[in-house]
Amino acid sequence: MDRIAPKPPLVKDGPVFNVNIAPVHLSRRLTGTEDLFVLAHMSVPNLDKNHWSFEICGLVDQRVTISFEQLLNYPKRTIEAALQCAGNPFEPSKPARQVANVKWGGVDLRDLFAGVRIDPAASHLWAYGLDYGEFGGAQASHYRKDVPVTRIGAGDVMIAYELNGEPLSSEHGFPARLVVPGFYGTNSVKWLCRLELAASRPEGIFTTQFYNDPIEGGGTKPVWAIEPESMFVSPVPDSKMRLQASEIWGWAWSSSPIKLVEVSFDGGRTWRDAQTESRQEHSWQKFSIDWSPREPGEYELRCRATDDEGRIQPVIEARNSIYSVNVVVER
Ligand SMILES: Nc1nc2c(c(=O)[nH]1)N[C@H]1C(S)=C(S)[C@@H](COP(=O)(O)O)O[C@H]1N2
Ligand SMILES: [Mo]
Repeated sequence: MDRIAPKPPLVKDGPVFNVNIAPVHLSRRLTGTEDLFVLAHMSVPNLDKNHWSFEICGLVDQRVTISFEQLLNYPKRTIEAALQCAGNPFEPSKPARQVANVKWGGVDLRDLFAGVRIDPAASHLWAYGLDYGEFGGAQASHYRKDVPVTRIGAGDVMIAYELNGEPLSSEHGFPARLVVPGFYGTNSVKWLCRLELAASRPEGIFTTQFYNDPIEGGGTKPVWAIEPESMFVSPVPDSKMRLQASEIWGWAWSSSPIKLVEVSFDGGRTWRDAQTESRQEHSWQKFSIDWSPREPGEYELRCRATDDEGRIQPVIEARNSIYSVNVVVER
């Protein structure tokens, strides 16, 4: 892939893997921007919104260039959505559990594409970021990902210019980025410079070498839709609890609404249904359950979510495998 725009100055020439969110930072429904993880594979561009634009091209009737000022003229939408990093692409079946819930402000792609005729042959939307550099021993002239065109028709895919009510910071994609609610974070391309309609997936390390999961019976599938997942916020791992009733709670999320969260207090032998709130927009959902341990001792608590499509969390060897915490109950 050739470079499609001049290389911008960089805030950081090198990757940022700032993914240390501990459950203690998850107690608020909306994750503060200061608590949100930052992930940049190669570099962080330093862009000037007055000299920035992005183009729509490929299988469309006309090529369109949109400046930051023009972007602000489209209807503004906000959406609350869980944002989850798929984890280390070298270890795709290892749970990373880097997740947050934030509020984006920007333009829905359906509104943006309202005046553009898309060729029916277009099956994928390719998104290009202005960042470049080295990842996994390979050079990339852009960070480039794709989204199936059907996902755009479903709505809520946005070009965001605000995060939690503030302009994006450089690290989070200033001046504007793609946001694909319900898809893993890797697909939400920051420092956007091009949206290209195409009839296939794009070449490039981030869509071919990395971010494809093996499927049963052979082959792979792109790391797109988030699989069901759940995490305790309380109790915290390895904590001490009193021998009394307490509320056990956490968050559950998936590309589809979560319909059930079950909790086990005996390491997965028996399960009880938790109460799970319904989903607002693409937000994560709170689950809670009362627990009155009968006797002091060590306990292993597990939670597992099932979504509307009937998908359930696997026990091991998946990025969304079941989360557990150990606690000690004292008299
Ligand atoms: N241009 C570009 N966009 C990118 C990335 C990147 O390296 N370059 N990283 C992706 C990954 S893996 C994640 S998890 C999210 C993280 O978004 P955040 O840093 O705003 O939290 O950005 C995605 N968008
Ligand atoms: Mo990620």
